[in-house]
Amino acid sequence: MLSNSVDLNSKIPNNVGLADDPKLLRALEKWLPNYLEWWHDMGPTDFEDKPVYLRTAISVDTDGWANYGHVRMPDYRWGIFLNPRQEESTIRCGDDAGKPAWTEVPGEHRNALRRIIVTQADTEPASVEQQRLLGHIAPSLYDMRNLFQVNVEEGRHLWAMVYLLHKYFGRDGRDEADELLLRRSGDPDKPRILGAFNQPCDHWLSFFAFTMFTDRDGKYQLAALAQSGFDPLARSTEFMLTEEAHHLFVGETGLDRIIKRSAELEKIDPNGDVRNQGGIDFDLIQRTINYWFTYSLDLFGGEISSNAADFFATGLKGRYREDRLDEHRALGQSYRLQVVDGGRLVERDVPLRNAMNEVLRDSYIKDCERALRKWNRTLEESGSPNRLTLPSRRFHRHQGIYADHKFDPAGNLVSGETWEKEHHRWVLTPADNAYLLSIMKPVYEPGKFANWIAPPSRGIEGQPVEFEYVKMHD
Ligand code: BYC
Ligand code: FE
Ligand code: FE
Repeated sequence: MLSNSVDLNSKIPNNVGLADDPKLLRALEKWLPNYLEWWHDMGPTDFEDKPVYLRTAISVDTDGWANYGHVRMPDYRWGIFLNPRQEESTIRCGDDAGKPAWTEVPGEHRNALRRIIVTQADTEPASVEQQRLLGHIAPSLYDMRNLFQVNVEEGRHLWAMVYLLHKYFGRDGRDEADELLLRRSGDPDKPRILGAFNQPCDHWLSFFAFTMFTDRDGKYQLAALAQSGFDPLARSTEFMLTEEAHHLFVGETGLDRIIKRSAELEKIDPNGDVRNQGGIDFDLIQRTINYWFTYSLDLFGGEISSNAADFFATGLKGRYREDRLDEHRALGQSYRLQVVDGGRLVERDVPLRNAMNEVLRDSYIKDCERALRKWNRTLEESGSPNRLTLPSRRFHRHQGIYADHKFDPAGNLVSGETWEKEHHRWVLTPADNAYLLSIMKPVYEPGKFANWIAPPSRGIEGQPVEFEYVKMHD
């Protein structure tokens, strides 16, 4: 049933044989108009009639899965794609490692799997909602196109998860799929599930930090789910990862271009005052990194988690690149953590399985550190004395064992009083957001860029930077 060949004629392009399953097809075709209505209400505002140079997945072959062309976003072909696999799939971790993977949902794992899939699914529309106004203050058509590319692909990721809910979870799954279109980012009555997805992302510094840090949580969670013993979930998340790479590129290079431009403006200004030149100063960039990095750390869940231990033990969720590790049971091993005890930080060993969230967080932090080194090289090459850092994993946390305490960015315990006095120097403030909105005016002329960001080194898919990535007058 699963193949490389994609049915593009179907209303819902897919390589999962929807045409052979009329009942499922009907259910998804019923969900489709609700999805489009949600997209119309909660997707990017006011650009529905503008052709955007988008890539659309049309095949699952690693070379040539995407087709590029100008498309109006509501006409985007959101499809369902599972990575084909040659080899027999096996459970990759936990007590049953090595046994055949499940092609149906085992009864005893039904609730846990549904929860994982719903949680993953919920982040996708949430991010689209958070980013819906950004087109109005895009720094260029190139950036606007990247924003919309990210948006339509997060929409497709929702489709990927809704397919699993519809196909494998019966009535409950269909109900969950409906609920996914009803929750709203930041709505106090019906919020999205995870914290970061209810935070406002209302300017492009936050957008780039979000795609850098929060989409990167997506990469690591998807990679952990790509190791799942539930084969359709593993294959689905594997394909999502190919799209995710672009989102991470947008965030990492977006911040790099801002950093580069800020260094230039610092040099131009007689007093080295970046804001005086209408740019984004390094303290503000640092506060933005601190804010989104820490909200993204929360997305890995608690440091000591019985959920995480169960997910691993039952083979539902592995570690990053579990298949490349030598040992897949993680029994009789421990993980050393810093915990707060009697007002001090002390070390404690916890069973490795209970620390699986922390293990995944470690992989994530390493990847973030790599990006920081890259940005600091940009600063060095620009002759700027500034350097950016990642705050401690204990700083500004809302989930896990550090959430009940206050820490400074270096990870030292501080009093509530100190926090109150200092936090506006450490994380993004309302005044920061107001300043950023004041400098972010739309730039819709091909090849032109806002003053606060450097142009990219190249365009998309071999097109020049000055290509008309979004046709504003068509
Ligand atoms: N906010 O044992 P604990 C992406 C809850 S991003 C609010 O510590 P667990 C994307 C938790 O649900 C990737 N609540 O955590 C990026 C639990 O609730 P209950 C999304 C939180 O279960 C950008 C309680 O706290 N994918 O794709 O081990 C754009 C204690 O739980 C948070 C996934 O998340 C939080 N941050 O791990 C677009 C993968 N953290 O049961 C897309 C699926 C924890 O007490 N999800 N809680 O009501 C999972 O694997 C796990 O649910 C988590 C949490 C890793 C999130
Ligand atoms: Fe996604
Ligand atoms: Fe993403």
